[in-house]
Amino acid sequence: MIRVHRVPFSTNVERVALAAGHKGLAIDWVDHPDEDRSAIVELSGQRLVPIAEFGTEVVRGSMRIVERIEAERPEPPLLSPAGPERAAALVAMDWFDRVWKGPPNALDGPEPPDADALRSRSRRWTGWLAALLGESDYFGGDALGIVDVCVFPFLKYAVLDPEPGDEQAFHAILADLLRADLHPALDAWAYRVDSHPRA
Ligand SMILES: N[C@@H](CCC(=O)N[C@@H](CS)C(=O)NCC(=O)O)C(=O)O
Repeated sequence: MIRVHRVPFSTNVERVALAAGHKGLAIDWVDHPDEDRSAIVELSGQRLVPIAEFGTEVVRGSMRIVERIEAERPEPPLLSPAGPERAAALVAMDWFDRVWKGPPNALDGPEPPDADALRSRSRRWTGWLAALLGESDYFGGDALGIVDVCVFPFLKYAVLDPEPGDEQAFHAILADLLRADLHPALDAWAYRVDSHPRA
């Protein structure tokens, strides 16, 4: 069984939980307090979660873990094994992590001088995502795909409130940014993906 280390309320951990839930794969979760990550640092040399142990191999990075789960348990698929659909999904995921996440991350702390520009950039980019989804049920088309798994734990704050006890400013920032405009199809998608199982 895959062992995965997590802290409470982690967006990136939820990606792994969704992917494994989709595959019917059980995870041996190891819980750590947010404020004491010494065991995570000892295991992986850094403090971010999720960290997965596949036997003796330690894998870090939520989407690398999801791709590894996909390789080990291909059915039901989250990602096309080859071709343009696979490439489009990989581009979307990298763009989401390296670009879309920029404004909420930059706003998580003292108000930066370019806060207004960050907010309007975030609104524009979320509009692009809503357009990418279009009238489809999922970013993956008719079924949950790897892009849904990648973006859901962040975009869900368009309609879902942070869980009780979750005081992370980042999640409140996401809710604020995502609720600046109306995206009914994106909202319906968030409720749809939220109904999927988590490991
Ligand atoms: N690129 C990493 C990012 C992981 C990450 O930022 N994890 C957050 C929790 S969602 C974390 O551990 N943050 C702690 C910190 O920033 O000190 C991934 O996809 O796993």
